[in-house]
Amino acid sequence: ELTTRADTLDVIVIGAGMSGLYQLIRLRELGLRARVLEAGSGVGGTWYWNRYPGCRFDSESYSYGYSFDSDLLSEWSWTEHFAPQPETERYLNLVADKYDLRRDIQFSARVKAAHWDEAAGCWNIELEDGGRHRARFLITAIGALSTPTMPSFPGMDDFKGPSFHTGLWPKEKVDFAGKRVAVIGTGASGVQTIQEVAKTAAQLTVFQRTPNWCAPLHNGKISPEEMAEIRTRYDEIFQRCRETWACFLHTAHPQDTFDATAEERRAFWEKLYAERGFGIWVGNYQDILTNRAANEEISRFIADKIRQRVKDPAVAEKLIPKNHGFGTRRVPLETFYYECYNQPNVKLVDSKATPIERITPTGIRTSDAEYEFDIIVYATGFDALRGAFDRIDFRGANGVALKDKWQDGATSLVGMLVDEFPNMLMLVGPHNALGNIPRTIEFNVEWVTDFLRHLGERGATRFEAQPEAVAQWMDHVMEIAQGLLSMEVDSWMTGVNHNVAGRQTRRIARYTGSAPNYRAWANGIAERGYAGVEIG
Ligand code: NA7
Repeated sequence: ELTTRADTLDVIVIGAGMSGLYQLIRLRELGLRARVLEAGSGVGGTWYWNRYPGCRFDSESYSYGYSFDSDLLSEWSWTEHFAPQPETERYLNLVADKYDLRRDIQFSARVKAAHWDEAAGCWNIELEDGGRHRARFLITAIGALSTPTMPSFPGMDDFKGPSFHTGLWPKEKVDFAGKRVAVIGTGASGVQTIQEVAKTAAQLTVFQRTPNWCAPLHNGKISPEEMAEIRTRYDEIFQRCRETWACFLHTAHPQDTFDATAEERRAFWEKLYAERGFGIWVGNYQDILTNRAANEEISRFIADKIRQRVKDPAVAEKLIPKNHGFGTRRVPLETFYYECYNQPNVKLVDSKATPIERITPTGIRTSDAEYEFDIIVYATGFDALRGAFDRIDFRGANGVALKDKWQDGATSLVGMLVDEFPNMLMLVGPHNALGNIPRTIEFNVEWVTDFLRHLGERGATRFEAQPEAVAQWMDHVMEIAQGLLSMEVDSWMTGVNHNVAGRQTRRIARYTGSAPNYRAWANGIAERGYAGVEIG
């Protein structure tokens, strides 16, 4: 049992990333006494932990920043179309300074347990260091991809050199110059790391288990003049993000693949391939992720690009996915990624054909070879969406454990509430419209803020999602994912992570309908007086 302190806060927010920071600003406006508990020593969440070389946005910078503060929009200049991590971390620190947020944030405070106390109508929070807090409401702002996962190769502790997970990168600069480096994993993080490390490493060996379909980012600097011009278009930019499928500047072409002639398709795809950002993925013909023949067609187009860019045909074939179509997993955006494999210092190992058997004191042993390394980088991903919840012992009404409740997959009401978990709200919970995530973060924070205001006005002290409402939303979540080719593929989006027990079966982890549709659902609940939520 958690003992409690006499002073009870109105709200505890777990996490000081993009969602936690904005939520704190809004809670203060409501006049609520709030505290943010943050595991890291600084603000930024994703942009605090992911310091690996080459880490950057794949969303256009000016579509990614906060939209709620026009002064901030005038004040802040993005220097690149896709800002690198240090810039984003600086940006989020500026926001924390501007709103004097740190006085309500407790750093190096990793939450261990959060138990609902029905009699007191409060959440009791316990930190890893034994610290305790108590609050009427609990808001989780713990991120979607925030629990790094490591493989379980034998001998991992024996390696004598430094090794790092991309999502737990140290603050000190890691120098790769002249070093023999291994990168394990070729998801979005691995691709960004590889193309950067390849510039200086004496030798870079990439261990690829499953190739991904990557496409060019086409990053570039933003001059002060261009930034001034972008600033005049902020209203239009954010309006566009509100209207598009996944809150990006890009959105699906309103035509099916085979409605265009072969020449038209080719011209359109060449144009998309030459354009900045996610257009080739989310700005493509509307049926590429649902129509198998259409998907095969675009996959062939991208495969040919890889063949053109990689000189050694055998290496090119290894880099072309064979078991999933283009866009059915997250498309890593890249800058000369494929060309890296033309460099004499870069080697690709197919770790499906020749699996890693163990990590040795001096490197990696595969089924057919022994490699020596100075540094090993694990770009092995995250326990997406549920991992951050599993790390905390959440207990709801009658002591029910969230981990048990979610044994066969997370359940929620619009990704923000869970039945049996009274007075708890989730900002980047499961079944959210992810995509260009800050846009959904702002929406969710505003929804939560309106809801708390509503509770205050009603003098309510307790709320809980009704199981029927959760079931209805979950039916919608499942139904809308039907027919998506991505549902036939293992990825963090389908909740599969082979490094985590209990994550071997595909089950939709995010909301796959459109963001406008997601917002309509959530707004509908509010407009009907928070229908589906029991308020007392
Ligand atoms: P991802 O996309 O989950 O990628 C993880 C990569 O690591 C992927 O290539 C995995 O191969 C590989 N991996 C994981 N475990 C192993 C083992 N045991 N052996 C070999 N290879 C392994 O994570 P990212 O960090 O790149 O990106 C996550 C998201 O963050 C991304 O989508 C962005 O939206 C931001 P696999 O494919 O499982 O065969």
